[in-house]
Amino acid sequence: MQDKTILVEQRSGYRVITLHRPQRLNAFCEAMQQELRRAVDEAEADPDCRALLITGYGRAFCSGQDLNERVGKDGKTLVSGSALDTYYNPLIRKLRALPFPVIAAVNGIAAGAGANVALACDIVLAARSASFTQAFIRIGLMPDCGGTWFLPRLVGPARARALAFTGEPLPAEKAEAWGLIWKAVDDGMLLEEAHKLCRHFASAPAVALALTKRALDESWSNDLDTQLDLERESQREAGLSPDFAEGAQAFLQKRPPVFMSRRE
Ligand code: T3D
Repeated sequence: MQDKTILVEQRSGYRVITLHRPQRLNAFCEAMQQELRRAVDEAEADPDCRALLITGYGRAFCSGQDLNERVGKDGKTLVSGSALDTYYNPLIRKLRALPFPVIAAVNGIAAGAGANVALACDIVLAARSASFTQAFIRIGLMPDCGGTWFLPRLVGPARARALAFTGEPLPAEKAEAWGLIWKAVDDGMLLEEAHKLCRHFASAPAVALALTKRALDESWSNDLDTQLDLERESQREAGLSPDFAEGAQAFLQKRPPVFMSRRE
């Protein structure tokens, strides 16, 4: 029987997925893609799951596509656009569409698709020793997994071009300073911080969080008028949720709120 390529842990109110192929720096192979898809689908289907934490085992977060699967026995490279259609693009779309926050805890090297899967998460925490590398150009490929979309939006066109054209690693602290990620933290604190964040989301107002995630994503392609309309409709929905009644009453009664709404 093949070893598991990911570890899945169910915590109270959230799930943890750990990429687990340390001998290859957690590179994505087909089995891992399939297990990851199943684990993310199961998290989505679980109404008690209110956050998802993705991290890597060992010294890397993920080194991107396993290149052993892209070179045939005869030494010829396999053209692989279909992997984007079958696995990578659906994964990125799913991470963006999940109705709860996805947190990447980048514990080490994040290269190629590994870097861009992290950037597709809602909140990226990274260990100070971690780095983000658009490794594609070094092997004659171009950024995928949304890299050409996320990079310019997060760090601006000048930095996006340099990162994508050179494939130079960007250390976590610089990634934070450039706005690529939320926070760089001491290596020993990474998982503690990430779990703290997930516990926070596990008791946060789920409907408002889902609506906020969607509105922030849609803002990239909306003009201000459209966005204001979206906010009005979304706020109406948030206002009708039991969480708003609880949040407002708790404030007035000077007590901490207990948000109970379940995800749709
Ligand atoms: O085809 C499609 O599906 C299109 C989609 C493409 C998406 C992509 O992600 S393309 C980009 C693929 N990734 C890379 O090009 C990165 C390749 N790896 C590296 O450049 C380096 O490993 C790192 C810079 C990430 C780390 O370097 P270093 O010196 O710290 O570690 P290392 O010694 O290179 O790696 C350790 C082991 O992991 C080593 O195996 P060994 O020699 O101990 O048996 C290495 O071969 C293996 N490894 C690391 N990355 C990959 C890998 N094996 C297969 N595929 C990898 N991506």
